[in-house]
Amino acid sequence: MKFDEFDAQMRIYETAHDQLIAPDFYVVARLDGRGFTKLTKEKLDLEKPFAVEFRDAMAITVKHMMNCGARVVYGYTQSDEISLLFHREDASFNRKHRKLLSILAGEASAAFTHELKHMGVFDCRLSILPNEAKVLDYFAWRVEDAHRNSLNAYCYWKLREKGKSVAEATRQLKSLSVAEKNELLFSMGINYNNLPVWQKRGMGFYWKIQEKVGFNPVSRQETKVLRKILYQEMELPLTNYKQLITQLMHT
Ligand SMILES: Nc1nc2c(ncn2[C@@H]2O[C@H](COP(=O)(O)OP(=O)(O)OP(=O)(O)O)[C@@H](O)[C@H]2O)c(=O)[nH]1
Ligand SMILES: [Mg+2]
Repeated sequence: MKFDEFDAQMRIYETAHDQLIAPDFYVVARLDGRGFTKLTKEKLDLEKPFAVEFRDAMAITVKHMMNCGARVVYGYTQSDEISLLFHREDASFNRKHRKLLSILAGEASAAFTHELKHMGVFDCRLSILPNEAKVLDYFAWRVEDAHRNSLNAYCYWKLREKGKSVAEATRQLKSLSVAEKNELLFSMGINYNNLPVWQKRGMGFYWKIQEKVGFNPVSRQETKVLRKILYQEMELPLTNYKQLITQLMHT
């Protein structure tokens, strides 16, 4: 058999399960750190529960993901996960589902590892959303998850500081309501409401047009140029979050 024929025959096995994402659907990719409980608590032994070093490595990974070929209009990170909202008309990798998954997981793992100098691997899944309302629901869902994660993380570490074992702290947390968790923290000197917004709601990333003032040495006049910058929002709004995302979907 000629090689060309053999090649075509074998490629069928590689491509037979390729799926395309239909046009007009919104795509959100979610990358999640693999085994990051072990990475953060055992290998890195980070300052608990929110380490700036870890936060910054996640932020740099999001920025990398928003600059690696596809048209990402909004990036969001909380805990060990990253969500990327693609422009509705983005056609990167011909909207091939498997190609997107593998490229995104590879890019995120490489960027994070490079930044932290410690191996960090991300998995990736895609939500294929039928309309704008579902995109808004998606991000409301992840912010709610961030809120729960941060409340649990603070309670967990406070209980551990008080001498509880991993199993005891985990068990006690399971039996508490949200209000009780807030009370527990308050009794140990932490007012949850006063914690930094990025810890409670995560961080958002989006493109902004900014005016830059320069100086033209020939005409000796001030010049103004518009440039696109990747903005990092550390204080995501509570009430106008949906408006922000709606606006970004239409950019
Ligand atoms: N110390 C510390 N830990 C963090 C921070 N952000 C996330 N984590 C930890 O990362 C883990 C994320 O949870 P999961 O994604 O459910 O757990 P995982 O171990 O990554 O498991 P898989 O995702 O299923 O592989 C939790 O254990 C968090 O406590 C941080 O800023 N500081
Ligand atoms: Mg994880």
